[in-house]
Amino acid sequence: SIVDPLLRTGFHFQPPKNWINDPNAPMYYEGWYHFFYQYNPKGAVWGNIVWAHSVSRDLINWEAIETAIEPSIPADQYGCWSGSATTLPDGTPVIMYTGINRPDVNYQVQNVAYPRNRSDPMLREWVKPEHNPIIVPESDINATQFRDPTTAWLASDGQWRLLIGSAAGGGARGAAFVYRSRDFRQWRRVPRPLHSAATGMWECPDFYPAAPGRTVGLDASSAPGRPQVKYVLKNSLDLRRYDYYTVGTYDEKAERYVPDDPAGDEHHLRYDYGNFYASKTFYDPAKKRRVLWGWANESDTRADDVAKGWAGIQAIPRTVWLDFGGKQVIQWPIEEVEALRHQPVTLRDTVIKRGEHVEVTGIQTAQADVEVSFEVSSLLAGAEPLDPALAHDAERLCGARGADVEGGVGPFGLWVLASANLEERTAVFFRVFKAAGSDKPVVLMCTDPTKSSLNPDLYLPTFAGFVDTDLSDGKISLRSLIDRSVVESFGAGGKTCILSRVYPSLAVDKNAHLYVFNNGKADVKVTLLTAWQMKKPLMNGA
Ligand code: DQQ
Repeated sequence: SIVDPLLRTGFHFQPPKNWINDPNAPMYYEGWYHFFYQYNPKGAVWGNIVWAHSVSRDLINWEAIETAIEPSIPADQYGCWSGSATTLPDGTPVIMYTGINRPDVNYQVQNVAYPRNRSDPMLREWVKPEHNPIIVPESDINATQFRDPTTAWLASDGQWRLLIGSAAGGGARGAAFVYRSRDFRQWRRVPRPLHSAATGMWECPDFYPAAPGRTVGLDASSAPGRPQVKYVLKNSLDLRRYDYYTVGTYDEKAERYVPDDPAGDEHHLRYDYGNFYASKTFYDPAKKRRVLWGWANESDTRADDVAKGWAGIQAIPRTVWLDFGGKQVIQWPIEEVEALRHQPVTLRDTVIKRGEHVEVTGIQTAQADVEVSFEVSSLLAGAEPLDPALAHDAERLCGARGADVEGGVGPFGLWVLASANLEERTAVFFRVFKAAGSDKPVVLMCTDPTKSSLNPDLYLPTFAGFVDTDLSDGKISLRSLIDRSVVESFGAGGKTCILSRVYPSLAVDKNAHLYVFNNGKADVKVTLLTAWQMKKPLMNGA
């Protein structure tokens, strides 16, 4: 059944039990990575929210330590919601988070907390100064839509800035308000938001600099005013429950951000076209990279969560950077996850013909990392026509042309968490289309979980995103991190990512199989596939 303990993930971040949601205040301090998260200490549903705290040397092996922040002052007595960490110039980390200070409505204010003892690299104890709350909503702001402060950055004028997620226009618009401070204590709002769009409320904004084509990350305070630097603004859409971003420029003087693509807020480029929300990055000074954390909730029922006693995981942390053109974010699992790989098996130069599939054997694949490179030919001659009505809606396109619908070039890809007779299988695949009047192929990446389980009552949405490639060399890669009830996939080197939760009834533990399939008319060649079993890291004592 779905409450099968063997469906619990092995190497994705998770506490031993109970509900978790947003990642909070990720940071690196004195040799340790710190991770906090929204946590219900009393059960497997959302509520009673505190900040749980774990520490790690490598972002993979985790040790749970004391709760960092829980209701204890008037300004947070009904909840300690999401927030971020900022490292002050003297090296002190400070957390700013949203407190709920009224019982009846979710009235939101912002509070700070400081480490009691800076010489403790574990930062076990956090102190809330008397001057909390330090930011309260002014009368023109809806106090129930005013939360999730970002990491602060020092602008060229030497003053701090941070963003708070909010709404405008009676809730119709999402808005990120800028607050300014000299001393991290007195904060004043800049009247106009940094940016705003007609999307509904923005939760958990994130805003950071990045240099196109460079995988090395930038610290938010080192970048303002630097030429060649672009900014990414990410927002979590409360109404639609996904994280989208734009790439643009930050005009410090005007206190404004302008997306390069004027329609960027409507195009909704997403970090992940699957189950991934309330994400947040941090700059890792140890490896000079920017790392993204995101929450993946369950897609079973609430009753199942209660029966399991747990709900929610974090995606594998991802290194993020901008592509050469500065058009989109590229994401790749942090290199440390590769330390969990063992027992590689490979498949080389294997042609998979129309309607065929090949099993990858020799290892257990319920907990695995798979990297595969495909080569396709007869691209435009073979590709199926793109229905113009679906040309801008990847999800509907994939819903209509799923993994079992034969195409021209594709669908081809992986069947993961598959049962021996394929009654259960989750398809992760590409499909190539030809748009009318264009000589560039359109590449779609999908995760189709509709056959993932014989268990009833599961929410099994098909997830999909377009991949920004013209396949000029006919090559495309796919990587999937498979972890019992999660399939986290990276297409074309991390251009398009999809995380999906699935709960097989047969394809569990030793009974999970892995295949490469091709349901297109054109041959597809696997030039190289490597699959590894993944060890279980230390995971919060579970
Ligand atoms: N979750 C937190 C809020 C945030 C939301 C509450 C996003 O601060 O807006 O648990 O998932």
